[in-house]
Amino acid sequence: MTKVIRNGTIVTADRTYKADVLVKDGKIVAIGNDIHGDHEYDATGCYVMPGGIDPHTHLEMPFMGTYSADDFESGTRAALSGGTTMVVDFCLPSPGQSLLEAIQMWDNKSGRACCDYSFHMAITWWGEQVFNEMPEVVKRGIPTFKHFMAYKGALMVDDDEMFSSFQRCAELGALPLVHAENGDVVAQLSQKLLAEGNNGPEGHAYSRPPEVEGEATNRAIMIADMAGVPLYVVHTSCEQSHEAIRRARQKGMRVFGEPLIQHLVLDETEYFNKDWDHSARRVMSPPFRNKQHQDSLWAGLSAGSLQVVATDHCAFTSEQKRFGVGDFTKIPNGTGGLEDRLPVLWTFGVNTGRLTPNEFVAVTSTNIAKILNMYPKKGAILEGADADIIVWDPEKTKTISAKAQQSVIDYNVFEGIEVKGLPRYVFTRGEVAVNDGKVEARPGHGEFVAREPHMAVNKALSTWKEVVAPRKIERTGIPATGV
Ligand code: DUC
Ligand code: ZN
Ligand code: ZN
Ligand code: ZN
Repeated sequence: MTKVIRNGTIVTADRTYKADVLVKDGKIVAIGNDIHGDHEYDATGCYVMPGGIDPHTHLEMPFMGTYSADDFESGTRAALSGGTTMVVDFCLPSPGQSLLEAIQMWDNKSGRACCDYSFHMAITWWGEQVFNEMPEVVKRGIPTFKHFMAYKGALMVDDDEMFSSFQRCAELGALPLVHAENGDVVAQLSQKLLAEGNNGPEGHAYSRPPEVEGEATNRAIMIADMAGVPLYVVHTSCEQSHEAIRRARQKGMRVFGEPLIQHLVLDETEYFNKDWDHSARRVMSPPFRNKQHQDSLWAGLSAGSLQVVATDHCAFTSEQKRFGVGDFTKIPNGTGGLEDRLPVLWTFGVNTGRLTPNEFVAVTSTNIAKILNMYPKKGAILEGADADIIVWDPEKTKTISAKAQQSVIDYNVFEGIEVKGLPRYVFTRGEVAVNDGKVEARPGHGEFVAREPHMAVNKALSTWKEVVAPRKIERTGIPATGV
């Protein structure tokens, strides 16, 4: 049984051309003119693009005393409905827990995924066991390790632990990721704000100024350089962090930055809304920033100093958010976005001229597949690639509303935004998940995507060689005693 996507314009990260796409057994098997097959899908007036990949989600994750509300079923259905055909979710061991045991938990949770998925492993604690288990984690197809520089007293690792883990990543050809915020400063600012009676959601933003992110990003970059390992900075939200990444890349360092769709279009005024619920629903880390920071992120995407757009999808219901009434530090951190990332980025990026359609594909799919080492299985319209495909109608519009969303939560941070550009069809490994706009995602269809390690290094600084292999100086005339 074959499927053919006919009469569309194929848009990849580097090409735009008219052709039909033939799909068989979950793969793209031919691209050419006037192809026919058992089932034909009309893409007239549409772009045919690689399905979106979200490199950063938290599905059914235990966090801040609760669980994020979307599980692998509702989360991946939401993803597919908006053109995202793969998610990379964070496997999060509780501090002290075996990494392999955590993988088992994530395997169990992901059984009802509607689209393909992969995992990152979080390093939430450090010790001999973690060091010893890391090679097995890589062997199981998870060559990316996330480090929280914030959430002091919970998930945070200190510089000593981070440097040790980064060196281990370098040995294994694994890529470290960082949540870059200075957790010590955040903790102190939070206490001060609470003591002064500033306990509303706006306190969350005040406790995490751009400087805490810029400092941590810069620190992580320098530590990665000393460990000789590339670095991926998740949820880059501000100019200070972007600046550190830009500077590192100019020196030839392999450092990647990941803005979120939320930070690109929503700003800090959300935290000053009179309605407590409105503001609390938008509490995430890092918080939304002002327009200058947004401009910086957009510029980074078109200049190439920032490479990918993610969501950090970590959805909590209004009821869960209310755990933090009277103390903003108890508001579960996180927002949704899985189903809206592509339409919102298209509307605010492509329709405004800030991104070309090819750049859109690069930052939502192809760059991610390359950085996370699953290209061209994912992120490509090529013969032999997985048939994860979106047929994108640039004229289709809708107004975003929680009433019509797939996510299980009771609100949407993009509520009321009108988007122009939506999927007509979405294919997940050849199966139709969105059919003429209608969501037909099938729980259990999704498969785990194992990824290989990279063996890339980061050694651009001229000092690097001596940090790794210091010279020993043969000295003469050493004083008999030191004082
Ligand atoms: N930030 C969030 O807002 N939620 C999940 C974890 C994170 O780092
Ligand atoms: Zn058939
Ligand atoms: Zn984070
Ligand atoms: Zn996250």
